[in-house]
Amino acid sequence: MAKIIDGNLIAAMIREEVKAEVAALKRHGVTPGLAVVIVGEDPASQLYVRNKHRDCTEVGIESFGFELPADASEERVLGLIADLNRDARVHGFLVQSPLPDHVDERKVVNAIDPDKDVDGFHPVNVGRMLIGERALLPCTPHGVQQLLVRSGYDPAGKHVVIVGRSNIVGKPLAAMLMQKASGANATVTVCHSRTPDLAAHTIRADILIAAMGQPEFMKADMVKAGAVVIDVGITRVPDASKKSGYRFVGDVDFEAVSEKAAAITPVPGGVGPMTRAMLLKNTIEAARRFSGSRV
Ligand code: BQF
Repeated sequence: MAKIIDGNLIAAMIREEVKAEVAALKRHGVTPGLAVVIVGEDPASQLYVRNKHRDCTEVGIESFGFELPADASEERVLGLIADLNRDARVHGFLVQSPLPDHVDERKVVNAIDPDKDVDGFHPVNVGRMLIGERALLPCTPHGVQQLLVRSGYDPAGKHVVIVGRSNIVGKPLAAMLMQKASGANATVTVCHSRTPDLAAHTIRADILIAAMGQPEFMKADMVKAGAVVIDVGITRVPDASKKSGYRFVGDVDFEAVSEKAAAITPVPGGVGPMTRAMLLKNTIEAARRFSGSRV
């Protein structure tokens, strides 16, 4: 049976680190601030945003919420972003996705000051990251990297196979893990929906990352015995036995794969909590840079 990598536990450790860093910044007269913008009333988004505010409160980061109606114009969203770019209390901010169809997500991301872009989605941060410059890193791939390193599975010298090529997970994670840097130095293969004979690739992975957004797609016969398996998927599926009416399912067939892998992340409680923790790290990083890196 595989060791279960406890994302909740490692994320809690990171929050403790952030708490101490916040205290140090406050001693230097800087109270780190995060703003979260939500457009519309998607219940999943509202839950994610509530959790982000709660995390900030726990570690001493000041958090600011901005709620716009679903029919808010693109100009209004861009106007709010311009305000937040100028707001000295706000060291970092994000616009919760998904956005309504009439709001262009690229336009929104491009409008954010790259030094306040705590989601790490602005092209300037993507570019900085790719060439190994200091950047605000996207939270989910950074969380995956930290989860690996902190649970004793350093990617250095390993063959990492990533399934999924999204701009928020697959692509940036590949770039991060192939860097010449500590916690990286992996040999990376990226597979996707148009990869012929996917299993021929996944079976060769020392570290297998499932990030394709297809519930329980990764089966045991696609995994090498002794591999480390990281499940980035979170699909909501209806479940009448839950009081919420749904449950979260990962991209990995956990039952079967956990009998073959050396280690595996659960869903929930694996990558998700790490994503949240890395947002706090980015907020501190933005605040620290704002204060001139003296802390
Ligand atoms: C867990 C997200 C898709 C689209 C927009 C903990 C989160 C999720 C799962 C969470 C996500 C996913 C977030 C668990 C933030 C991760 O225990 O497994 C935390 O809050 N996430 C988001 O803000 O927007 C998304 C996924």
